[in-house]
Amino acid sequence: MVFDTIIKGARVVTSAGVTSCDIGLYDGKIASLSTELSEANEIIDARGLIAMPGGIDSHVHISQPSGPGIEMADDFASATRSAVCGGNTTVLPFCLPDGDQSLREAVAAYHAKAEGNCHCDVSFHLIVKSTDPVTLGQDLPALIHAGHTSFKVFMTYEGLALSDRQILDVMAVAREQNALVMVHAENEDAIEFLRDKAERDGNLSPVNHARTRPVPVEREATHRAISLAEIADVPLTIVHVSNGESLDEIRRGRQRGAKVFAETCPQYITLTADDLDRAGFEGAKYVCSPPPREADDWDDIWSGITGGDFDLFSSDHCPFRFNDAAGKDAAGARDSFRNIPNGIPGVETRLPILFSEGVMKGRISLETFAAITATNHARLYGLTSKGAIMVGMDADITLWDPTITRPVRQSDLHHGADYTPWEGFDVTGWPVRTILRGKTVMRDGALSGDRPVGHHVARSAPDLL
Ligand code: DUC
Ligand code: ZN
Ligand code: ZN
Repeated sequence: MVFDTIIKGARVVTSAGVTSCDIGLYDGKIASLSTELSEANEIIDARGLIAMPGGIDSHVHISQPSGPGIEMADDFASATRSAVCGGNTTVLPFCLPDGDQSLREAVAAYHAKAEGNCHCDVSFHLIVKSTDPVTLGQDLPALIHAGHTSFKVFMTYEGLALSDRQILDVMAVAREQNALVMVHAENEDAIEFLRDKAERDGNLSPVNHARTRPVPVEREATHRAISLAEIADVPLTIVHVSNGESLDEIRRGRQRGAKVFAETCPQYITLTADDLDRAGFEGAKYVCSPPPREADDWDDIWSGITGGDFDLFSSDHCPFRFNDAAGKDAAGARDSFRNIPNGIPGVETRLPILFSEGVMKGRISLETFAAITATNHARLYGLTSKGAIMVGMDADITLWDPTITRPVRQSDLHHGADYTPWEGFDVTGWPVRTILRGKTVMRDGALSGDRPVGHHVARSAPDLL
């Protein structure tokens, strides 16, 4: 057979383990894994490199409505450009209705924004912020049927937070329609109580964002979310778990038989609340929710990663420009942490940070890396043709060079933000080539090809790992 492309000589991280073989690509699919492939239109010499399933980042925010006067730093073009340069082939952004928009209108608007602009494949999770009969009875079932098989609910943020009863009502739809609920677990009333006190006491600088969202705020909401899921009898994903106490709630829930999936992110193994206390307004660069904790918490998160408690390692890419009144420097942000937009950029640095801190430092195997950065995302969120180097799957492959050492630098990144929280962070092992459905979309840190070739992917029901 004459392949379109043969990748020769890499160490290949397949779903059956790590092996040395050639990978034959044909018509956008993985067509053969063998040691004797020779005929192709293009041969990629990958000796010394590691072939991984293309990264799937199942937690990113792109062009999401963020309040009056605030604008996210990335549109679909810049976010997906940054994603492929960081070794990703698929991202899953959240679709949030703007104001009174219905969920269906919001999804249509997201499709319009994404269409023709994506450098990697995309698929949208939904955010359910109202539980009226049209949303729950018509829009949500129709959208699940159309391939949006996961949705997020919030336990925090005015205008987004749902009551326990509302969460149960959303979970009931997930159960009936075989979709997966994702929960942002922080207790809004507790945060509001602490925030009011901080403001009364004149504690207004960025670090007070972290101080008013302490671990118990997240731990309590995590316990409650799992309990609600047990009552509704549904599986759920707890997203962006930041600390060991919340992880313990997940472990306890699993011991009771609850089907709970857990996600963590680079910020919870590399940043601390002290970063929010940097001089001047610099701390605003690190404001995200849940906030980074203490260095001791990194150990707890690592024990969850190495022990198999975390199914997913995502970025929670939620970029705002720093020197921008439509970003971190929003009206009132210097007067109170309450007004600083929440979120940090990270879609391009997620994989290199985990590869360096996890694989290169001997904490996790190549197989675990592939599982928590690609395979589990594909299975859990119903991307049936993605997430593994296996014959018949999409030819989504990232080649890694484990010998390259260089620090993260904003000047090397491709997102729309004007900073990275990891400036100067040393990384060993960088992706050098990203292949999307057989086409090279990134080479040596720069985009390849002259037009975006990513498209939207409809998803199947969750495959519960
Ligand atoms: N939750 C997220 O998942 N991302 C950014 C902000 C937030 O609160
Ligand atoms: Zn969240
Ligand atoms: Zn998020």
